[in-house]
Amino acid sequence: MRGLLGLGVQQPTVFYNWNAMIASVGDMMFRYWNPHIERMPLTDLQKLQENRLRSVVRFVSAHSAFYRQRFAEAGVAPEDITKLSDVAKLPFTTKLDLRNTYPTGMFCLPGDWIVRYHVSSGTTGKPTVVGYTQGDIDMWTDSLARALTSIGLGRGDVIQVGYGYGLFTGGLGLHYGAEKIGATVLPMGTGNTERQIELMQDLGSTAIACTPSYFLYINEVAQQMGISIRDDTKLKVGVFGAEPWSEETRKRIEEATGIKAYDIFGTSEMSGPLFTECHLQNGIHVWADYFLIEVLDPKTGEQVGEGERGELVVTTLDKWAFPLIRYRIGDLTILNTEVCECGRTHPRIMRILGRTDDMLIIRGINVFPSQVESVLLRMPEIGEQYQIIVDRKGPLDVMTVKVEVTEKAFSDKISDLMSLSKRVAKELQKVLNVSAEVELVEQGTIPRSMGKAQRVIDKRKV
Ligand code: DLL
Repeated sequence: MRGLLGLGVQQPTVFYNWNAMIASVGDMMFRYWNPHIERMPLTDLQKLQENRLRSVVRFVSAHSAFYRQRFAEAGVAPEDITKLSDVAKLPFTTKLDLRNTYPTGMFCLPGDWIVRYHVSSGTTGKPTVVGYTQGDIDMWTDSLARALTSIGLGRGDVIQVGYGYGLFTGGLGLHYGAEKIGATVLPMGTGNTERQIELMQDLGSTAIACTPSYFLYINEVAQQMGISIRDDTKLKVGVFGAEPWSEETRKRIEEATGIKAYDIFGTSEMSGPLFTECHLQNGIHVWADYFLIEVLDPKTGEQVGEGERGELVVTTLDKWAFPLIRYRIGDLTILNTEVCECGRTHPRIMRILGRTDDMLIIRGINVFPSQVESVLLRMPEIGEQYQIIVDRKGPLDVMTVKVEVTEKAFSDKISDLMSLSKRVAKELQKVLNVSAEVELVEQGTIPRSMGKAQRVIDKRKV
């Protein structure tokens, strides 16, 4: 149907049909985009997953020489996959497979089905290309519509999208999801920070979606402009992801700006940004009708116990141009299959600790940048920006943590700074079990990022 009054206003049916239904649970109000799916009883959800798993395995066997060969090597045939736990019989796929089949060797449909490409930056090798059918885009958009609704966004909200538009999935992903729920989109992209703040005020943005590191920078620039995000804007929600960030950063952001900061997760191979926490902020809901997730021991490939940390592995259940079978995403997380208090039955993954390939090995000890962040941001004298520089002196690895001292805590007295630096080093040693040199610098010294922050400079690799 052409839009209302011929003005191109689309899809009013969405709003009258099942958009953001409100279910009353006790005296709490929870909003769902698709209550039937989001609250589906676990046994039905698992049945649905089982059927879809069988379909996707048959589909890739029929359409992909790559998967046919992989299945043959693993000695598994589509008929062997009858129940959900049979997923463990299937072989893994990895980023290397994507690179080796560059650009489109893992696509399962011919080019005339593809309506869009996204391409990863490929900083550490060949880029990876993901193709989407219209149905794949719809599934991605629907995932985000559910997610954004779960954090209370909808019609009447103005969502400022500060993720990059273009080959990166962040901008367009959020854009489509926000439009789908009937919110107004302000498609800023990254950069032009003063203009971001001006338009945030002038157009009354109620939510912003960008990397947490970029939002910290936006807040700094706002302060320099004499603008308080809390008092001088309508912003109430942040949708932050695309890079690891800590609970401490969440606290800092919420305290400094008065907004609610939500975690959003996804990867370009899976589509792009897909899943958020619900308003309870206790784990990210992964839409189980679309994705089957496993959390495995990265070394053995075996399932870890409930509550234990492992590597996230995903099989797509409703994505057809570029389906994935047991794709090792490389992110480390904890799976929580308990039904959430919000009523959603879909499993949750807890905050991503980092990637298996982000882990630093310092003198034989594993260190994740996010652990360093947690330690630093517990100290009120330390600012949110930091950098970890790793080098080798002779046979020894040396880790230097460069941190900014907040303006309030900055002192002209060398002895004060020395004692602060010693305290930071001691806290780091306590948590990481490895010593670090601490370099204190003035606020504003460490380069700010507008996309994914570069927290680690590993000179050993140069
Ligand atoms: O970063 C998709 C995205 C866009 C997610 C906007 C969220 C918001 P890639 O560029 O393929 O896709 O990078 C995916 O980023 O494997 C994680 O290592 C990391 N990542 C994404 N979200 C989070 C998060 C997008 N919330 C990679 N916490 C993933 C921690 C995250 N790491």
